[in-house]
Amino acid sequence: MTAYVLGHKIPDSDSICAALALAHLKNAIGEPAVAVRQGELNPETAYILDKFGLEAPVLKTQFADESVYLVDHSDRAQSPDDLDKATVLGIVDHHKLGDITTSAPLECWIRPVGCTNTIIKEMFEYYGVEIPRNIAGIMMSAILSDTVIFKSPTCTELDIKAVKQLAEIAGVGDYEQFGIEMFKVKSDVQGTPVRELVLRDFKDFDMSGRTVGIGQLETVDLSVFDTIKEKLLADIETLRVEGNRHSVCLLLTDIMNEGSELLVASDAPAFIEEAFGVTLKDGKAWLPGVLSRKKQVVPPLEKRFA
Ligand SMILES: [Mn+2]
Repeated sequence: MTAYVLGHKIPDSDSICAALALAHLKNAIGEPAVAVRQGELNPETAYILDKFGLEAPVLKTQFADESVYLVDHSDRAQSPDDLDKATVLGIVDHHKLGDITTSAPLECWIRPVGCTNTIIKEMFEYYGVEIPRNIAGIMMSAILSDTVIFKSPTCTELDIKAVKQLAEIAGVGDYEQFGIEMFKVKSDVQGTPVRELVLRDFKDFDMSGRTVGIGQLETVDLSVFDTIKEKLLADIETLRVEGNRHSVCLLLTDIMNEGSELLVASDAPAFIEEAFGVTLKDGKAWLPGVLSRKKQVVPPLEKRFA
């Protein structure tokens, strides 16, 4: 039986590239697998797949009576709605352990590294499977994306080592320059509808029974948001009400100056202020050094909501 390999809802580059890479590895070891996606590709991921000549996984959101491998998440909030009706064969992830449970033993590769693709690279080595040039290219790209070209506090030596080796296989000479080009694509927000930007990299978190949505937009130049910041603020408030969320936070991350502007819509903004030790001004605050949602934004919020 063919297993489906899928990343989280509103997939980012890691979720898409990890699904493709793991499906390739599974097939290579005689376990039929197909990569699928739970949502639309973002422009960065489209750029990566185009660059290395790979087709996007097909869209699939229902998995009743199917077998699945989950990559880049282990939270029900980020999984397919009917996951309970599917068999989870395995999880490959680098986030905090989520709330997915299974009724049968599963294969689990969860490590505190900067990117799921770093773990998948180790899996290729474990099974002694050669990584094809184009797969190596997308794996390298995903690691550069997730680690913000090694600047994120989530980045480990293993991630850097993986990028160097994958770049060599993929025939990419200057991987840092490649990473900057990739982030320039990510920074291009001109003409994109505000809601699309808010949801481009958006995740809902269950924080002690309250839903908190956190979006992040990474850019090489924060000034691209100058003319739309007020619209972004208005839209996250609409999104908060629509989704019955306690709070919605949007991080506008400046990867060159290494920090994020936090935009907040909340029932109780004091929760957010206390979590980060800041005072919001018109729903905004600068968070110096904050690049990682996973390591620097979710934990303090969860602590405050506990
Ligand atoms: Mn990831």
